[in-house]
Amino acid sequence: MAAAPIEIAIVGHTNVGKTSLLRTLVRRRDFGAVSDSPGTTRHVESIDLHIDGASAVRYHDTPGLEDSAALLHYLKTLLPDATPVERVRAFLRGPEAKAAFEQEAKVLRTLLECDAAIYVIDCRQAVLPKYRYEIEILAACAKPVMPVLNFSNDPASCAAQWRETLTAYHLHTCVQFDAVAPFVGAERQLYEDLGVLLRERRAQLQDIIDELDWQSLERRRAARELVASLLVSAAAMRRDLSPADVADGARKAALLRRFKKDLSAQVAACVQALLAVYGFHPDDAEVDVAPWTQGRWESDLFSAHTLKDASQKLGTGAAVGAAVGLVADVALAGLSLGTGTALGAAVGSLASQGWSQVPRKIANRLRGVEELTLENAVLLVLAGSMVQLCAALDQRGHAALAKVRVASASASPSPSNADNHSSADTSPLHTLVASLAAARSYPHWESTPSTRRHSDTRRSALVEHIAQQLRALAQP
Ligand SMILES: Nc1nc2c(ncn2[C@@H]2O[C@H](COP(=O)(O)OP(=O)(O)OP(=O)(O)O)[C@@H](O)[C@H]2O)c(=O)[nH]1
Ligand SMILES: [Mg+2]
Repeated sequence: MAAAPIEIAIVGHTNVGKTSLLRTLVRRRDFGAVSDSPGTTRHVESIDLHIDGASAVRYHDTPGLEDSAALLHYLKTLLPDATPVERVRAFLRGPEAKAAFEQEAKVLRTLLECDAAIYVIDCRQAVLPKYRYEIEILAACAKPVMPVLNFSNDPASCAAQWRETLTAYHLHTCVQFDAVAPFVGAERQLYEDLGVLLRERRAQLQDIIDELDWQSLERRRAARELVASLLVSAAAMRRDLSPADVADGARKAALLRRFKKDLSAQVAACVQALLAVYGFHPDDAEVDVAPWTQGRWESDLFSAHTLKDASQKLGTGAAVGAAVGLVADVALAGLSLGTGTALGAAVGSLASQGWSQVPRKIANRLRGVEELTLENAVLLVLAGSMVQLCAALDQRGHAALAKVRVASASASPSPSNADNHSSADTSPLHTLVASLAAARSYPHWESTPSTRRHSDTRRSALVEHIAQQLRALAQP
């Protein structure tokens, strides 16, 4: 039988980020109400952290403590010879628990029923007497208390002063946190420190740590795969434009608009999927693709990769292989229209043998068909933006209220040079974009709503390869 969940009360002064911390710990952006004004949480609200389908921790969010000075004074008037916890119990049975100290009574009643408390501190605040009274009241409940110094990313943090005070009250373990932008490892630290306070629950807490680590790796893996698939899809995008389309400016412009819209839809679908992986709302992030692309009007259709692939497909026929090899060599050296036409004619007869890429391109060339694809610069910016988005989501707490915005301007180190980059461009992003060239020959690798699931093993292999490259880029 699964062990009973560890019961933890989240307590502290009003407006210090208790509900926010809980949102982040259970990765539920929709839990409770969060606002800038004090007294937002009025009732105890509970939520479970599930591990392997079972409740591992039951958290209880509580209203903020407000008048600790008056409550501490009142507690001291009760049962002079009793222990502090007996006085707390007497208070909870008495009339004031339903009158002047109704909110505080909810907090203390909850704490007495829990295994431990997480005491949330807004460490931008100086250690005022009212906070010291709060600590004394919590200590009177005779439960392990773990302080969490929230807002510790803030430059005004008084964390050192708080640590000193907490030590004076025998609270030697405390965790620095920021519910909006948690540090890497802060959550792990919190559960490890709870294990120090709750020794008999240590194995259970270690299971939680292991599971959270695994979930975090899994989220990153899933995110990389989504981004890799988007990039492969974007690189594969290709539209053929007939000579009539090319000649008609309005038709050409409309096709270009449509092309951009298709790209935007793919990016939006990927962003939605990423937000779902990280447990955020669909409107929590925005990636702006509109300004990036004018498309790439391909006049040189003889890409080295296409030819290499065709040559591999042809394989056996020596004469054919030689012909394609010749085209590849010339293409790499730069192909003039005249040469292209001549070579196209030279290998045109191969079309009848059923190999797809080169004949189609040559046929297009001869028929005056243009192909619209994405520039490498666009792919570079897209890759940079998605890496940036993944890093932002990875670092984001579920208490964050502001939208993540990834703007194209800051997304790429040097998008303008990407199309004619030299061998000196060896940055991981450039290398990644170079790997995407393999997708350019396979327009059916594009993800459209009807082809979301691809069964092509070569596409899957390229997605995996790109995901590996993203791994090196995206690790915080
Ligand atoms: N930057 C930053 N803002 C935070 C953090 N924690 C909470 N906030 C903000 O602080 C305000 C109060 O947060 P709540 O979570 O409502 O605080 P609370 O302690 O539950 O408040 P009550 O329920 O009223 O006692 C909100 O505006 C939060 O967005 C944090 O770690 N960093
Ligand atoms: Mg609250």
